[in-house]
Amino acid sequence: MASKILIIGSSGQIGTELVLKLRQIYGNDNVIASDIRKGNYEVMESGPFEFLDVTNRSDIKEVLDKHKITEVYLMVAILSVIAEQNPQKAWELNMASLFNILELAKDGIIKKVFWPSSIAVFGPDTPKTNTPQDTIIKPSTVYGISKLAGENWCAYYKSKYGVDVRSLRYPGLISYKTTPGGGTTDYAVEIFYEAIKRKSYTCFLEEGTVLPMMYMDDAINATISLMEAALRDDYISYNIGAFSFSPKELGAAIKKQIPEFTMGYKPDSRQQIAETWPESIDDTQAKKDWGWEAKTDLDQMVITMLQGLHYTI
Ligand code: AKB
Repeated sequence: MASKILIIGSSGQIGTELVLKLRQIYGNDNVIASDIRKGNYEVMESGPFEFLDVTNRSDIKEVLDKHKITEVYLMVAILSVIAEQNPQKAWELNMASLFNILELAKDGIIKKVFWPSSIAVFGPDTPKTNTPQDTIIKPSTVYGISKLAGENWCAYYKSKYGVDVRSLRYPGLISYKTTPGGGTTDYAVEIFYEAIKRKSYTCFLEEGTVLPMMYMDDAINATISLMEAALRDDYISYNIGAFSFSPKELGAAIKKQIPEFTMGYKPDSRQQIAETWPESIDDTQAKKDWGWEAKTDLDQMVITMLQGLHYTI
């Protein structure tokens, strides 16, 4: 039987591009987009869409039954910056959404689940460069705590109930189709809008703060490859890396394309979050287990972003 896929959170930064790519692969009618709010025109027009509140388990079940869904990609989360402002709400949404899906998978209603983790699971005690798959994992942010708890719950549901749940620890993701919201790595997207509109950008992180980042196409390919890979016996939330840069290095890469571009720095509370995260990621395990490889480098990403945004802003 062909897979019928539900993406929950299809109006967000990752969800938007995931829907479009999955529809290309599996056919428009086999990929159902869903969110609490409307998505972009392409997502809304190219296939089925359902309004869905992920905290309501019976509503989710109704959508699963209606479309005979077999696989769910749960792309809903309150990200690092907003989570610090409202810890309880972030904890409740990030956990309730995951529990709803894991419970429905435990009951056999969903056959396969993708749930995103993040480099935010790592904390100030974690080795900063080439951060290993298995290492000290003691997050100091609300978002990181919820992602680590989520990883542990996924591992529990897999070992105890045999739920097929798969995860990646995404780095900062850079894309132009939908803007991110509420994350610490968002500067690496905002900068492109400002570079085109004003030829200058004031960054909320210090110039030398290096973080792991990835172009969205690579993140989407990683996600789909993992879901198509042979099933492991144990649960792993895989490290995946592409490139790392500081705001200053990203500014220099943009300046190669827009010579007038200038940058300033006005670090705020987001600096403290960034300082607890790794600078680069060791993704040997993902390479070994399912052939992960990033294709887009920093300079290519900059060119693609500038070209893509020229058409949209
Ligand atoms: C954030 O900055 O909160 C996210 C993440 C790294 O998970 N982009």
